[in-house]
Amino acid sequence: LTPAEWRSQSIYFLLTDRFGRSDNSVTATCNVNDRIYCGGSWDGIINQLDYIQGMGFTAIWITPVTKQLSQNTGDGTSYHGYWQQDIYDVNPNHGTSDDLLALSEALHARGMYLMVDVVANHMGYAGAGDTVDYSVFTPFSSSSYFHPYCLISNYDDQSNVEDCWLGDTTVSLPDLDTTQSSVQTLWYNWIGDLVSNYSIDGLRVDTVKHVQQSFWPGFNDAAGVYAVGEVFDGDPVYTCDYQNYIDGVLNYPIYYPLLRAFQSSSGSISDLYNMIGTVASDCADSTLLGNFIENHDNPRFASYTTDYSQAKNVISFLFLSDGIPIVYSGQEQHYSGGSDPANREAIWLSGYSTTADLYQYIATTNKIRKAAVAADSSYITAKNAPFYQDSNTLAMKKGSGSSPVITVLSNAGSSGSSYTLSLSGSGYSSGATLLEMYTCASITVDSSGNIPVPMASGLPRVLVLASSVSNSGLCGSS
Ligand code: ABC
Ligand code: CA
Repeated sequence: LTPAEWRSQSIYFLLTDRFGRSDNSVTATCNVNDRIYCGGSWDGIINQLDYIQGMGFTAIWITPVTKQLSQNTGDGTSYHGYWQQDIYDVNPNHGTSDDLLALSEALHARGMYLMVDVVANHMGYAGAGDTVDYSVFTPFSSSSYFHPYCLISNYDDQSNVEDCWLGDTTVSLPDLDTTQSSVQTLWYNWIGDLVSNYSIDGLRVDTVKHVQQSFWPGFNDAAGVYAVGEVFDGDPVYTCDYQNYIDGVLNYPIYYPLLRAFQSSSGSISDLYNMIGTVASDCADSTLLGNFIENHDNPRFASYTTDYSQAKNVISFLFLSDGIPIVYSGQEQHYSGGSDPANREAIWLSGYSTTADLYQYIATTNKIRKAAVAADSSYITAKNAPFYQDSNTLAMKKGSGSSPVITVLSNAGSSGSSYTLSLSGSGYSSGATLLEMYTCASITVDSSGNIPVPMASGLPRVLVLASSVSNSGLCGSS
């Protein structure tokens, strides 16, 4: 799938070990602090695709598929998949290569897509960096393929970030010398083969800032599909620069102000308002970024606030601003795990409840976004524009000039009062009939051109031209 085809997709990110088991168990124990395999598998994902598709997702991103170190170390096992040793074989804990192919086929049979996480920066070794036996790696079976051992010690020094090693002295992440043409050739051939062998539709690329930028265009081209890179850094200048070398990056610049804006009713709306504009101008194409509020490296949103209205606001933001929405498995169940490894709860323990509040909310929000894409061919590439803010409220518009989708967000929380926000600057003229997509309320733009937006309980509101809503499955349309 091309970058242009990915723009309108929505992604459910899951850890293969933690999402679904081949035996369909919803009771198998999984103690996150043990950091060991809990039994999730590619088969197990196939079994639960209805659950994912029921929320309206069109794609899944799964953790790395390559064969890993097999030890149980002081840092646990490689259940997450980022400690690979053989890039030509698959992780037997997750199934066989036939199982992985079956997952790809099962997704495609539903019109869904497969995004696979890949790591080109490093391998994984159970032991300190000065004790590595390089013969365990395939194909990088000698030290000559790697940078000399040094742990990353200074994130402000880009050569240190690129040439030294991630990991610790318990599990080393031997850092490949990606400036060597022999290493590049192995990776470029590998990614082309992986994509074609498993009919992969897109890539999430790990540790992008730990490899020199010039490595990535060749890698992305060899893959031949959309690739979204992980540049774990909140600075838009630093992170956006990588979009000149890879199709998209995870939206870390928005992540931090989004979290701060909605984790409490005193969070800064203006920092988020400003960052929307900064990212749109600093990044080559904000509509190809990957939007998220949770992942397996950061504490979950519900670990900062248990308020459901605040959780709904961030979800609406992810789906209705520029970029491809990514929901991290468990977010729909309002899981609240903190830092790694607590944020890697087994999803089966939720019983895959489809009646959970946020499960339903995500389903509705996916429908709203799909309806917007269907109603306006320029929606998905149009730049989201914030146009109103007060200390608790943000309004933004996205879409064609005459009938944009208006999203009104609030950080007031569930105890927020009921009031009418008189919203100016939307671009709609007086008399226009709008539909609020979460409540199905009909709203008429007043004689001054302001929209009387009925706010309540700190919940988001999304307004569209009433006549544009058809075939959405929402508000009475089939
Ligand atoms: C394991 C244990 C942990 C233990 C740790 C030491 O070892 O599980 O409990 O604490 C994998 C596993 C992890 C494992 C690691 C290391 O390997 O999933 O469980 O931790 O063995 C990616 C993946 C991630 C994966 C790897 C490694 C990379 O998403 O799951 O981890 O393949 C850095 C990397 C980033 C990496 C992340 C975990 O570490 O750059 O690629 N993620 C700063 C730095 C970032 C750094 C981040 C976290 O800290 O700039 O580069 O990410 O350490 C903002 C700034 C940011 C700043 C943040 C903290 O603040 O703008 O720049 O990030 O304001
Ligand atoms: Ca490196």
